[in-house]
Amino acid sequence: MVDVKMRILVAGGSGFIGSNFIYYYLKRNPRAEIINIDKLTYAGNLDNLTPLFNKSHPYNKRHFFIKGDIATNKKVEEIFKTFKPDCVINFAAESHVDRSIQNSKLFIKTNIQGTQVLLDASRRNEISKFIQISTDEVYGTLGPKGKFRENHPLLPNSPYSASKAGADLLVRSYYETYKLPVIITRSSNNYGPYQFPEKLIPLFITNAVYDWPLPLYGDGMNVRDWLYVEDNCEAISLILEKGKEGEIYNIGGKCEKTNLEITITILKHLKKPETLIKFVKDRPGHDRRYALDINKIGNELGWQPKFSFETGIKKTLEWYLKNRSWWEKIKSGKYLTYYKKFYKEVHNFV
Ligand code: NAD
Ligand code: TDX
Repeated sequence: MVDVKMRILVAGGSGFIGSNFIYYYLKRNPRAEIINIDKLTYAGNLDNLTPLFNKSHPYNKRHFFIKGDIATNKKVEEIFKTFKPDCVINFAAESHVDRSIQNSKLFIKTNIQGTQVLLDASRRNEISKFIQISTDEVYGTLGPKGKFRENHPLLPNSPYSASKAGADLLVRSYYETYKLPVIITRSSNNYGPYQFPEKLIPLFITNAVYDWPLPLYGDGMNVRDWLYVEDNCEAISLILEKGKEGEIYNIGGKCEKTNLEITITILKHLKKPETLIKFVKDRPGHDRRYALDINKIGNELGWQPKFSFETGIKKTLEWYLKNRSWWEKIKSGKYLTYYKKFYKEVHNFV
């Protein structure tokens, strides 16, 4: 618990990590107020924040939602002038690698141009901290050994990760050129409540509940480092409160798993047969392995992930089982059309 008066502009607060962060930070700091600007793309979902819109909710008066695009100068400037935020956390992004392979246009617009608009507004309005939420994917891919440190070269392999790397470089340049107090976080794969069911874990949980097949790319042996979203929210909070300007912090879960291991764990918990697994054509440019060295954030800010994978996946499964209406609304709507078309055309999966 901290007690610091702070008005934070959160961009992309209606998506997965952003909405988890809003709940987390309003609880952690009773004097924090959050202005949430979100375009409400297919991945942005006001249902994620429903309780906060209830006037009797204890955090209701400390959360303000504005529908808007971070790539629109006028809207962003208007928000800065009206709300006068002290700091900015940019979660807003097109975030799905597969979609970026289909069409990268919007990734460049939101992830790079949107970041530029937020940076310029932050500079004009003299904010005291700008946190860019980036990803481990900017470092590229690893062989079976080694881990990415913060000074690893940026070698992105997908249009998504290239757009995130572009944004990181722009953020860095605003520190060097204008002394804008920026910090970049690079986290590994998050999982937990409110994750859009196109990403591996929620897709496979919800498919398995329906007894639908689980499309595993390639040989299923690609490795990701898994981070429970609440751990990421804690790390971002510490960085907001105590992080050093101009720095980059890796945030990882110390939890490397192959996609096949993840899939088997989900099926076991749901008591579903492994025959639901369908190996499908691989993702083009599919990064083989990500792993993060998290010594810097450990040494400087004393942060370590608290949730083991066993605990995190149990909490996640419980959430998806309890909140069927949240994901059934998504899975029966426009996303279903996308899902059928995408997996048939790209992965030969029907
Ligand atoms: P998400 O797709 O669930 O949410 C993104 C949010 O941004 C949505 O609410 C969407 O409506 C909003 N948005 C998109 N374009 C916008 C625009 N132009 N203007 C305003 N809002 C816009 O993504 P997420 O998984 O919550 O990821 C959040 C951030 O964390 C992203 O920057 C992503 O690159 C990064 N990240 C995610 C993970 C992960 O595993 N999910 C891991 C590392 C980093
Ligand atoms: O249907 C699938 N089958 C499959 O085998 C899907 C959707 C994924 N996969 C594989 C691909 C990856 O190896 O699972 C792994 C995880 O895939 P995603 O959930 O799409 O995540 P990833 O590509 O690793 O990127 C994620 O982590 C880093 C987030 O989507 C990014 O926003 C974040 O930056």
